[in-house]
Amino acid sequence: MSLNGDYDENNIFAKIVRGELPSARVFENAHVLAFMDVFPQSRGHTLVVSKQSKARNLLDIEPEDLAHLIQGVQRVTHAVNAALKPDGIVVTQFNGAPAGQTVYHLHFHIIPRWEGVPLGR
Ligand code: DGP
Repeated sequence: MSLNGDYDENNIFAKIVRGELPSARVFENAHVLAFMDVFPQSRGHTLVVSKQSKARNLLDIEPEDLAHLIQGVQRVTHAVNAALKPDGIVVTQFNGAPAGQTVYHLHFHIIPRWEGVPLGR
């Protein structure tokens, strides 16, 4: 899928936000939802999404929604750090299929890393 296009109301993360699909929720407020990635790249790999924004990627989101989302990302990153005490934490997101995006509801990955432990563990 290209960078530009319509938001699909039935994408997996929209269904998770609406409660139509199960997920392991770890944080929620009025603006964001955080849940565990089903294909974790490391222990504690968490995803954070906006609940109200219909943005497919970083280019689509309104600045106000992005402000709420990134605040949620920081909050969950603090929680992951406190809970798991990793040596580092990758925070990333992908825009468009060639960049590695597979679910077209904007999301941030929070991926804890430990010295000497490769991704995929
Ligand atoms: P991305 O490549 O940035 O679009 O990553 C999408 C991520 O979503 C990927 O790490 C796997 C994860 N994922 C895919 N389907 C599901 C699902 O049904 N539930 C959960 N919790 N995560 C999913």
